[in-house]
Amino acid sequence: MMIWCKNEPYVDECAAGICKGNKCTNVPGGYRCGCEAGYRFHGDTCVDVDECAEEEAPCSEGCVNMPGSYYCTCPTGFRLQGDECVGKF
Ligand SMILES: [Ca+2]
Repeated sequence: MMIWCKNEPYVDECAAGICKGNKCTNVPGGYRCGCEAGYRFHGDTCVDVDECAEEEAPCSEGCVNMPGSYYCTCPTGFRLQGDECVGKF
């Protein structure tokens, strides 16, 4: 269990840029580096997650990776409903 001591000098490691431009959360007695949604750490840098290359591909048909995101595509004659391709009705 961590106890936050009020007399301890308050150090904001985030302000010092300790996360090297990545998302930084100042917590009592320390800090936490993180990445924005759609990004994950690769070494000490946040890099885009290639959702299309993940084991569980998010799209039923075509998938296009985007920085911090992705989108699904459908063959001609189909339209996208969520991440699924559905036929014309
Ligand atoms: Ca992506």
